[in-house]
Amino acid sequence: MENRREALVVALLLSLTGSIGMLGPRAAAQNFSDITPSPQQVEWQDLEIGVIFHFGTNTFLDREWGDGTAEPSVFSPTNVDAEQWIRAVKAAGAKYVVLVAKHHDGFCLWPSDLTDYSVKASPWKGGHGNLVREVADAARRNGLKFGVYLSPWDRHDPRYNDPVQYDKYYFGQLDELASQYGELVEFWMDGAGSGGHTYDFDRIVQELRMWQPNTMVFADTALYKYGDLRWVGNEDGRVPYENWNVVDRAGYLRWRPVEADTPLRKLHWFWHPNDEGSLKNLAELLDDYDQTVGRGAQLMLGIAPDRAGRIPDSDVARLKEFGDAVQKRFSHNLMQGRAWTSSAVQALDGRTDTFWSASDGSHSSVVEVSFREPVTFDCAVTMEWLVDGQHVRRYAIEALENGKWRRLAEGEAIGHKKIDRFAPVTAQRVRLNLLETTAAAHIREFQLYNTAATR
Ligand code: FUL
Repeated sequence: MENRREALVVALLLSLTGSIGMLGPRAAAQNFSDITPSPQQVEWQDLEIGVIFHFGTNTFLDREWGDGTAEPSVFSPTNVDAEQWIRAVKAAGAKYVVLVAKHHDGFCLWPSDLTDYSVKASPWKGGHGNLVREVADAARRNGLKFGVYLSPWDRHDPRYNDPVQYDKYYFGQLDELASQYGELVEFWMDGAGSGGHTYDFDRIVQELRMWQPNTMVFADTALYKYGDLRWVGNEDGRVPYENWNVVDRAGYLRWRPVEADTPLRKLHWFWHPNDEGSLKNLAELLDDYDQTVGRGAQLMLGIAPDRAGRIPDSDVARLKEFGDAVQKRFSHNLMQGRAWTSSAVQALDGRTDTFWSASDGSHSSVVEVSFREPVTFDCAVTMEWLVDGQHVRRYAIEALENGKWRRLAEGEAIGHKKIDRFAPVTAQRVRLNLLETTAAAHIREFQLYNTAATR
């Protein structure tokens, strides 16, 4: 599929450069394998797990999408504890949080100067509260990065009916959020509900960049063509495999890694009464992990504080259970504490700041390890070093059995991380066989685990 797309793009560019050639300098050709990430994207991809918090008038009205008519007085949490939110999500392994500062109902969780429809008009802290400040501070205190979601769709503000006036309002709110709360790791632009409305997206991003040059702009590729991250296209916690980082948007190739957002309580972004039954169980969460992080993507869990302003105990417990299970599963890399030899040590040293390159003089694109004693394993974790682009197009994981290499797993994309699981195997020699690459592949890590033993 990718090769066909690549050929099409090349053909298109050849015809374009042919005609441009007569007019002036030739455009540089774009190939999928030539596109590389920005340093900020590389850093963001290493975060792997994030969360998004939904809290607002909907929490008190048992709604998912407010229509903008709720009185600010309904927002009356009694015990908002941002520190508790952050500790709960940190236990799940989250490295960054995004707060929905304004959802589609238009109600703002910070005291915006540009509207009265905010916490200012609510009974919470006598109208002197600022949730964006509290969550940003708690996140940073605990070493997590902070970002915001500012819904373009606004069902409350009358300016929404006039795109020019509304853009001004949106730019103003963006300025407030982007200039007063420190560095934002991510800025979420949500496409929901905006059908038919025109926004000046280019200006929005220019405005944001003025304050926040390093922020990752998240958007659906159908909504905004030059974002830094892309929506996965579903809310199920699943990234379709193969997952390539480079996408073709309107003829432009861009490095645009994927973020897969999915609520901890199935289908519910906001808290609802008597809803514990929709809490995902551990097996479901681990499955989400395998199908997002295990496919080179970011997992973003939706977390919903309750009417008190706390994450419910059941959710706190589930988040910890999930974080502990992931940590346990990947705590005994078999490369560590055992004797082995290899000519690709940097791929096997358990360090993500080193990588082995197929161009370092090794004659084959194979990362092979020979253990002194046989090891038993049922899972492999492979990571590409992406600074130079995503180059592995086909690979296999193989074990030597009775003098023959047996294939345990095979696939196409590796990208940031690929997790392969298979029936337990005991072997002394194991290899990552890079069957097809677009340029010299760089392998950051190749790790083996016996997950059955740590279950
Ligand atoms: C969607 C919204 O419509 C949902 O309410 C939620 O905020 C989710 C994260 O994005 O597009």
